[in-house]
Amino acid sequence: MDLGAITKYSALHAKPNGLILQYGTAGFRTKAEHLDHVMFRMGLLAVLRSKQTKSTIGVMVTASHNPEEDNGVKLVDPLGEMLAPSWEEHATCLANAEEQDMQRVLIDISEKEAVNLQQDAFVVIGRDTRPSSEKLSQSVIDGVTVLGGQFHDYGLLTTPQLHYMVYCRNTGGRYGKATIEGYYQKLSKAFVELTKQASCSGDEYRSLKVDCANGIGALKLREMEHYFSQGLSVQLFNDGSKGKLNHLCGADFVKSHQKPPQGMEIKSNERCCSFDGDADRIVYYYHDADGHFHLIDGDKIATLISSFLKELLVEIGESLNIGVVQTAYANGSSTRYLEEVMKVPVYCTKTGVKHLHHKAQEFDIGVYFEANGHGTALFSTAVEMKIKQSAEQLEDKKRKAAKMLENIIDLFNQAAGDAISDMLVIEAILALKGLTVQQWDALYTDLPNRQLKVQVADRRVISTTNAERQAVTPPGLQEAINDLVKKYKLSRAFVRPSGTEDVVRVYAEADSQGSRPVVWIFIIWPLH
Ligand code: NG1
Ligand code: ZN
Repeated sequence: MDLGAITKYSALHAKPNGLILQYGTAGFRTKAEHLDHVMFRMGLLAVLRSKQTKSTIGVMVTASHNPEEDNGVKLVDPLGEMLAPSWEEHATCLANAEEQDMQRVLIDISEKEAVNLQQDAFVVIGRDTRPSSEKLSQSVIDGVTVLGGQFHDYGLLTTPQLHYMVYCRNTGGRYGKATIEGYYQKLSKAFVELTKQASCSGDEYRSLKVDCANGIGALKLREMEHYFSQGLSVQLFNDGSKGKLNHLCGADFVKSHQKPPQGMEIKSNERCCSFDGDADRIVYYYHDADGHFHLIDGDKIATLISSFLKELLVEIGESLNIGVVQTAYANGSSTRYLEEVMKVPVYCTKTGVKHLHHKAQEFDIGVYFEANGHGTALFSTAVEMKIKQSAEQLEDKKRKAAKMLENIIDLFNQAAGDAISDMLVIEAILALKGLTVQQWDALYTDLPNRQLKVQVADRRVISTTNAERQAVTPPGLQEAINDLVKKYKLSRAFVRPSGTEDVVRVYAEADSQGSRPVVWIFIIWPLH
C-alpha cells in the first residue's frame, strides 16, 4: 500500500468537518454535495474487498428513489449480493475517519480481514442518471487506482445490471456475458422464446405503458426494446426528457401515494407499471371502468410468479421445495392466499433485500419480494441442471413445461431484484396464462392499509424483534399496540425505525377502512 499516495489523494477528496454517515440498508445515502470523500474511500474499500475475495467487486453510484439532489453508493459482493455485514462496518468506519486516521483505518481493515495486499484487484463501476453521478463515480475510480486496483467503468447502468455484471464476471461467464449486450440478449432471448409458447398473444398482451421515474430505466429500456419487440411493445413515460428524477412519478411514489404517476394518461383497464429511479423496483396498476385506481404491488407480483412456478413443477412432475419470502409490510391477504390457497410456505424476514435474498437461497426455488416491488426468484444450481435435463428428456406437455421453466429461469436476474427482468417475467406469465391485469388483481383483495412516517426526537429508542413485527422498547409501546389491534378484525400493526431515513415507520392493516384508529395511536404516541 502506497500510504503517501493515499494521503495525498485523500486530501483532494476531503471529508467535510463533523460529517458522520452510516452504511445503511442501501449503502450510503445523503445530499450529493456531501459524498465526494465517501466515493473515494469506497473505491479504496472495494479494492481491499476484491483482494480479500480474489473476485471482482462492484460499486454502484445511485440513490434509487431519493430526490434528484441526493446520491449514494453501495458495494456489490462477488455473487452480485449486498456487501457482507462485517464489511459494512468497515465501510462506516472508513467513511467517517478523519484525514489523519485514514492510513491507520486502512491498515486495521487489511489486518482484521487478512487481506493479501499483493493480490490483484478488479472493480466494476456503474452509475445512475443523476447530474452528480458522473463526477462522483470519477472519485470512486480515483480511490480504486490509488490503491493499484484495475477497473472497468460501465458508465450508465441500472443497479441490477451492475449486480448482473459482477455475478457474470465471478462465475466464469456461466451465468451470462458481462456486457450490456450480453444482458439484453440473455433476457430477450428467454422472453421471446416464452411468448412464442403463449397461445394468447393478442393485442391485450402486446403493449404496456411504463413510467420510468425520469431515470436510468428509460435509457436502458430504449436500448433494449428492439431486442424483445416481437413479444412486447412498451410505451415509455417520464423518460427523463422533461421531468425531474422521481418527482411525482416512479414506483416509490405510486406505491406510497397509492395513485398513478404524473405525466401518464391511463385509459380504463390498460396495463401500466412504474420503475423506481435505478430500476430495481417495479409495481403495476390500472384504472377500472369506473375510474378507480388499482395498485398491484410486490406481494401480488410474488403471488403471480410463485403460483406459476408451482404449476409448472406440478406439470413437469417435479417435487421441489419452493418458498416465498416477505417482510412485515406484506399485506396479510397475500400471506393468507399463498399459505392457504396456493399451499406455498411463506417466511418473513427483516426489511432490506439482503435479508430476503439470503432466506430465499435456502430453497430449491426461492421467490422474494418486498411489498414496494423489489424482488426476484432464485433457483439452486441443482434445480437449473434438473430442469435443463427435463427439457431435453421429457416428452409432450411435460417437455413444454420444462422448456418454459428453463426460459423463465434465464429471464430472472438472480443477482438482484430487477425492474426490467421482472417486467418481462410478468408479461410472459400473463400472456402464457391468458390473464388480464384485472384477473391477476382479483387473485385476492388487499386488506386496507396505511403506512406513515413519523418524525421523533430519537428513532433509536424503538427496537424490535420477530422480524420487526414487535416492539421491544420503549416499554409499553407493544402493549398499547396489542390493546388497539385486538379491537379490529384481521388487524395487524407495527412500528420500526427506518434504516434509510431519520423517521419511524408505522404500518397498520385491518379488514375495513373503519379500523383507522389503529394507525392514529402512533401519531399521538409520546415519543416526540
Ligand atoms: P427503510 O427506510 O429501512 O424502511 C426502505 C424500504 C425497504 C428497502 C430500503 C432500501 C419500505 C417500508 N422500506 O427501508 O423496503 O427498499 O428502503 O431502499 O419500503
Ligand atoms: Zn431502487
